This record gives sequence, structure tokens and C-alpha cells, in this order.
Amino acid sequence: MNTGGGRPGISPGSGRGLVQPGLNNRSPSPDRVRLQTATPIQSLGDQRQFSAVALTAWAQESHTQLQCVSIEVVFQGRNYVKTAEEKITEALDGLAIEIPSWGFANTGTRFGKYVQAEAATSIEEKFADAAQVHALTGASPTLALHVLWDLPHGVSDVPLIQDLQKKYGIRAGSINPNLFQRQEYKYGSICNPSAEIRKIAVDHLLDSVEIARRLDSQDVSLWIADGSNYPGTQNIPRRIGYLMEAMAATHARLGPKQRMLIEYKPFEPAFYHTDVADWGMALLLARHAGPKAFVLVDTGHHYQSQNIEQIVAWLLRERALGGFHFNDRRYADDDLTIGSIDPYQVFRIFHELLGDASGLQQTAFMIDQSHNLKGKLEAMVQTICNAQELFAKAALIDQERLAGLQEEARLVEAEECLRSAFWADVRPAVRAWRQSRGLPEDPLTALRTCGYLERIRKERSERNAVSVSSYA
Ligand SMILES: [Mn+2]
Repeated sequence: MNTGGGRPGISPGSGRGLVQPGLNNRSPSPDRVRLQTATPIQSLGDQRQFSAVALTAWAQESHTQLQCVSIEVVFQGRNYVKTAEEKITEALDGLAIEIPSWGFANTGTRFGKYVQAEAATSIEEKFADAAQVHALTGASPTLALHVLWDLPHGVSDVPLIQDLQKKYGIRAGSINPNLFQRQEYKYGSICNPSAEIRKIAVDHLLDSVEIARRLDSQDVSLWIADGSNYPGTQNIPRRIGYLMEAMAATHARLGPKQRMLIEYKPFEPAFYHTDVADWGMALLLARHAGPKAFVLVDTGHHYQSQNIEQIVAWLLRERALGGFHFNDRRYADDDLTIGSIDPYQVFRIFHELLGDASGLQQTAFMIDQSHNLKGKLEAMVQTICNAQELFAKAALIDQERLAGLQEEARLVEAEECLRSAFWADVRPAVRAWRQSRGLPEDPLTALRTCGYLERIRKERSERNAVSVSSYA
């Protein structure tokens, strides 16, 4: 994960958690820890084998979060097998989930909005709400920003965001350009037949890269809503060329540590063809754009019954997976709470990710949900708790045993190996993790009783009573 919200420590690839001194409170320190890091550990020289105590002390002193590709712990002369609690602790320590600013604003469907008194009415309120969610869950240190809604004056709004970052202790996450709301974009943005309109759209993308650079945000996240509604009305191959030109121009402007993520969606708002309709198109566009371009998988952007974990496995193998927009769906892009309809699918996606340590390292976890009926903060806290539980379950899969069973085609045992982790009740261990990290054991109850919701409802209700025309 590249959202960088972890505490100082050592983050193993398989689960991205911290190595705690002694690994748990009951046992003494292991003999040694052998690790392969993504970057050299300068101050420790070229060694690859350290005592766990020395390593943990170094990481804490230098406030460093090491990114490890693999980690092996030798304990009393033998390879140490982690307990379920340790696996869950490690997984949850390494799990950061970015939340979207638009998830706190009054949003609706194409049929209308049900206005909520507590909804955020300004970018400052979105930061305040995000800080509250992070305080309760310990897992959402960054806030995805949408340029049009959150930085309406573009680059000149950056200082305001910088002040809010400091004030609320929440960092700006991915930067999301808007390529769908201007009147000019009726026939497309970067794919529009008009060169003049394509230039407006590309300039906006370049501004978004500059905003990300100034905010030290790693990812510029592109969702191209372009498409057409009727056969014959647009020239599809010509638009592929326009797409590639825009992507190349954007890629050329990225800083050394920046990435662009390309999101796909099969239909909506267009209903005949969408210019970036599936993961194959997104992957090809990323490949043509350059090495800093990756694919973003929005779980709601697939046809019914598509095997999303298989797409994830392919993208991981191709080192092309940049991030997720998590949400759930029953029919189309429903933006429902993660795991509310099909928790087993989220678990299967996490399983693929946890089986590929370095792929997981470069994958940003983001939420893309905007709730029309649920309370904004309640929905966001519930979402993060659901994600934590499903990630903890996936961390319990005995990957080594499963690999052996697959090798020998012991089908039922292999399936049961997977299923037994899914059906494990991880809630006590997740509660224990929260307690050990100074977080409320039950974040949803804590939210309902902490007084924050009453306060913001009172403060914001008048502003929310006025009908708002923009989406977020
Ligand atoms: Mn999305």
C-alpha cells in the first residue's frame, strides 16, 4: 500500500504489519529476523539478518516504516509459525484505506437527493469528518480529493488544503480530476471530436498532476466517463488515439514518485460504448502511457458475475495493479457498502492480494462509495470495519498449505482450506487489536455516543436545508 499511513515499524510484504518486539506479549524475542527489503536499509548496512530487538528499536528510533518483500522469523532455532492473533495484528497494522471526500457530502441518485443534516458542506468539514473516522478506526489517514468539488480554483486552492492537512492530521490522498461535469463534455472530454475541448480536458489533467505534486500525493486517479449512446455516432478507433495522446501527455508530466491510475467501467453514463470499458483497455492504455501508469479496479465497475479476483490476479502478475475503489453492488454500479452483498468476493480479492507480497505493496486501497440513505459517517466507519474484518479473515488463509493442496489437486480440502478462513470469527481478535492500539473496540457505538454527530447536525443543518445543485 502506498498511502503511507502506517506507524513507524517494519512492514512485511505479506500483510504489511509491524514486527513487534518478541512478536507477541507472551513469548521472548525470536533469535533473528531475515528480511528482504524493497529499499536498502542504509544505516544498517548490507546486513539482511538482524536480531528482532535491534531491528524494531532501529525502526522506532528512526521513525521508519520499512517495506519488506519477504520476512522470515527464526524462533528457538526453528521457523516461527505465527498465531492467528499475530497474523491478524500484522494484517490490520498494515491496512490503510483511503476514504473519499465525496462520501461525506450530500449526494444522491439521478432521481434526486435525500439531504442529510450532518453532511459536509465545505472541504474543511470533509477533513473534519475524515479525521473523526480515522480517530475511531485507526485505518484512514488519507482523504481522496476531487479537484472540481474540493479544489474548485485548481492549483491556487492547494495552500488551503495544506492548512487543513495540518489542522486535522489527515493527508490528501489520491487526486481525482473531473472529466464529466462541464457542459463542453457532452460528446466526451479527452475523446471529444473537438480538439479545442480535448485541450480543456488535458489541461485539467495536467493541473491535477500539479495539484498532486504540490500536495505530495502519489496518485492521480483517472476515471474517463467518455462514450456514446448510439451506434455509428462516434468513431471508436479515432477516440482510442485521442485517449492515448491524453494519457501520454499526462504521464509525461508526472513527478518521479507520482503515478496515474486508470479506472475502467463498462457502461454509464454512456450506454452504447464507453471509451475505457474494461481492464484490458485500461491495461493497454497504461502500457502505452508508460511505467508510472497502472490500472485501478473499482469493484462496482464490472458486469454481473464477472470474476473480479481473476482480473486482480492477472493485474498483479503483470505488475499493473495500482489500486482499488472498493464498494459493493447488486445490479450495476450501486456504490453499496463493501461486503454488504457479497463478502466472499471481497475475501477472495484479498486472498489474491495477500498471495502476492510485492503486488500488495504497490496497491492503494480506496473507498468509492457515496451513501444516499445511510448516515455519512456511520457508513464510512462501517465500511472500514467491514474491510478490516474481511482482510483479517484473508490473512488467516494458510497460503503454504493451500499451495500444497492445489499442487496435489486435493479439491475439497483446498476449498475447505479457503472457506475455513472465511468462516473464522475474527471479531474478537479485531476487537483485541483495536484495544491494543488505543482505539475504541466498537467504532460504530463509539461514533454514536461520542457526541460528534449531534454537534455537526446542529452546526450544519441550516446549510444543508438549502438545496445543493452540485454532485458533492
Ligand atoms: Mn471509482
